Amino acid sequence: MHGSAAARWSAMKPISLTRYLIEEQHAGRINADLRLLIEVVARACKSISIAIGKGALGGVLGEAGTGNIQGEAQKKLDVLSNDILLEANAWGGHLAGLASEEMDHSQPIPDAFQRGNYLLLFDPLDGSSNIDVNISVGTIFSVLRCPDGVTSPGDEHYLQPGNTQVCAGYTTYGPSTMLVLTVGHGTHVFTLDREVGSFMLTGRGVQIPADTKEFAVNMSNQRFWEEPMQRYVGDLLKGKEGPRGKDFNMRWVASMVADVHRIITRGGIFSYPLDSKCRDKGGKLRLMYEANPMAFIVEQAGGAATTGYSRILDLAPEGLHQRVPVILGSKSEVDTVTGYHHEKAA
Ligand code: P6P
Repeated sequence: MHGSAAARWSAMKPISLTRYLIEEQHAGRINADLRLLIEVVARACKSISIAIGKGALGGVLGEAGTGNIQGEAQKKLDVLSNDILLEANAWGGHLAGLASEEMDHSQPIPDAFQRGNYLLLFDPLDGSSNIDVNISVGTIFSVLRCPDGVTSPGDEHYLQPGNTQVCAGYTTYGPSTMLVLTVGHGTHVFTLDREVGSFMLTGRGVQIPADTKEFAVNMSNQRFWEEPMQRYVGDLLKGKEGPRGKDFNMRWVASMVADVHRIITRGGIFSYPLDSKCRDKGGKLRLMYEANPMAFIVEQAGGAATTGYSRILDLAPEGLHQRVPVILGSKSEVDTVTGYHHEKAA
């Protein structure tokens, strides 16, 4: 194919995840091990997508009959998704260990396999309570460097602030299966071409609009929120007659990946704030494999992510399954919510 035809063809066809990662590696933004890690996780997400897509026909709906460290009843697909990610990442030599929402403690890569320099943390199937009612769910993952000299990482080696992540992503299993990824140079969106079996780049360098008229929160918790959140949401509900001077719309899927993907796509603000029910646990959402990866992805798309008082990526983790309040999305709106919290602090 001569120059102009090749250029035309290349300009027309979306590039695959593999080509994107090769280009990132050639640009020096990732190394071969991180490229392999992302390819392996993406391949595991394709397997999860296939299992989910079978629904009732796959014999994988309903409860597994087991519970996890979160005190939650596990769905069969929680366990299956976790197993798929464990198996896919065991033998490649790119990881030193991995940690999951579904496992009490982290696991070093088995001695039978070569170990690498990365730590992988994931929520294998977030929002799984929605599975049985056929609502979008997702996989969330975060990648950290294994500390130098550590050959058999324990839980303590994962307790690194979110601003040390080298990669974060999620896959949303919705009408289409989409992978959203950052390696610290923007946030990029890939759509699974089910016929070819490849993720194709369909959104390079997505940007979250700074302003929004759409908020996502579980309103049934309103009476349990702290005062700043009560005041903030109260003002949203007053609409254009109120201090915000505009009407707002509300969405709540109760699947963080689905709610965050809407915000990545068209803006908005998502919040799971502290409330009197979850205060003793520190919040609802988990820092290491929900809040941190989503905060990295959102900030790389021009958004913001805080607890109301602190930037999520700057938090010093205290436990593998630590929970935190989460407010993230359109930067101007997150700044507004943070303002309500600082008013209270004054
Ligand atoms: P609630 C799902 O269980 C999850 O961890 C997030 O994906 C979601 O945003 C949140 O909990 C929903 O919580 O209290 O509205 O069911």
